[in-house]
Amino acid sequence: KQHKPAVLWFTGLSGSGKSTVAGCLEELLHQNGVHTYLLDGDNIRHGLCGDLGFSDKDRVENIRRIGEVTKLFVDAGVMVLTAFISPFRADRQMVRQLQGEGEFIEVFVDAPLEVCEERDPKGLYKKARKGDIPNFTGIDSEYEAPEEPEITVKTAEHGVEACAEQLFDYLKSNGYL
Ligand code: GGZ
Repeated sequence: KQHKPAVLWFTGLSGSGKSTVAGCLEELLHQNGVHTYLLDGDNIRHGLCGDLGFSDKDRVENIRRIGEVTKLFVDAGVMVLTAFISPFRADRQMVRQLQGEGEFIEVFVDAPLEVCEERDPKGLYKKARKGDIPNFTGIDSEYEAPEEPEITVKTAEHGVEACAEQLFDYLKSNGYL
């Protein structure tokens, strides 16, 4: 049985768990024979977007390029997962418009700033608080939470696997799988 290709567009603060939940969901999808591709900082910000930093302007361009690449993958029939902060509503809206009807699933990875800062897996919040990383999202750069995401996962309240299962169930009940 074929799946209906789409993008699961994860958005949330640094340390909210976007990549972790996306990675876990990817495993579930693989077990069910779904061809996926995960776009994240590791394979995008070092290559295609290696010339971009974290000014508002660069973030806009980062998301624009990722949106275009996403479209190509979805057109090729792949279930795409993207894990970028994508802090600005207008940019996420622009990516949504670029994809076909029903092909953009906005996933709000909702965790309070306090929790993300407490996790601080890479020590970046600590550096940002000291002023060593300017324009850090949640500290001195805006994060605009989604107003009408297709789905919200609360990683401070539920474990990674429960969040991934919530997304898997969403895909099933909405005809993507
Ligand atoms: C936010 C930053 C910054 C600044 C470096 N602000 O937790 P991480 O490390 O692995 O994820 C963050 C990542 C954010 O890149 P994105 O491409 O997702 O951002 S955006 O969608 O806004 O374009 C963080 C690291 O890069 N990082 N400097 N100033 N995150």
